[in-house]
Amino acid sequence: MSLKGPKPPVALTIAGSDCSSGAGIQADLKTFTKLGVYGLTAITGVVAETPNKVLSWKSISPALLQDQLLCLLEEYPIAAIKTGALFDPELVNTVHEILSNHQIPLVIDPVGSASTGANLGGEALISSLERSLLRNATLITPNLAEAKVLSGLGTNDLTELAECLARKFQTNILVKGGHASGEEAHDILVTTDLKVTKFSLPRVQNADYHGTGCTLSAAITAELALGRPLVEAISNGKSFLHDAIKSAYHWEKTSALNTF
Ligand code: PXL
Repeated sequence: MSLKGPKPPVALTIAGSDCSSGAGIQADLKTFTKLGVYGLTAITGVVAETPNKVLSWKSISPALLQDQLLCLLEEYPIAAIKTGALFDPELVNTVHEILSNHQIPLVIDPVGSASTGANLGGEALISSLERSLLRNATLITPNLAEAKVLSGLGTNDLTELAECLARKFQTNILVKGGHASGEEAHDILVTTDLKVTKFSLPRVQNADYHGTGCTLSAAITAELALGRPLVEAISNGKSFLHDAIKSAYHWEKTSALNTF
């Protein structure tokens, strides 16, 4: 094989297929590509959905996920990894076992449901993440609802939730406040040393788009693959998502983030 030619940074997403391309693997790959990172995709399952509804989904076998991961890890210089929908505790274990043998920065979006609220593994999946994979993370990016499930706290205070999770998982936590109300959209980062950083951007009205969580975690993963430090990676990832929301596409029956 020729050693000449460009060597872009490589990032891997381990996530599900969203046939409407706004979330999941498709959102991740578009985001990686736009940010100049070569994206690899290990597919965990397929969801039949649009931004408005989920019809059905099916996860793949642990053996097939294992083979995707092993062949990619063997040949590519993977600089950062993200996980999205993992659907099934068995797939969580497969990912956990394989990634435990590698020291690659790992961003975990603890997806338990779709943006419509449809169950994509639900609380059983979140608890299996809690017992294994979350402990390998470089960054976990729960939304408010996921942070409440993971912490067991009833509060809506993003900082309190992020601090609790940073202690619990001994890692960096970004709690996303995007679905809360107010003039600005705040996300709170608490790092392993319990330092708090607040990221604020003006809220775009009626901007509850499908795939925002996937796009943000993919953008942060791409930024890490490009070598940016964590706080800069998050700040750049937030700006990328904000631009995609501001310039979103609207058709007659549906809409999509514009990551182009
Ligand atoms: O937005 C969470 C999410 C992640 N992954 C897949 C999805 C969705 C939401 O619908 O379909 C595959």
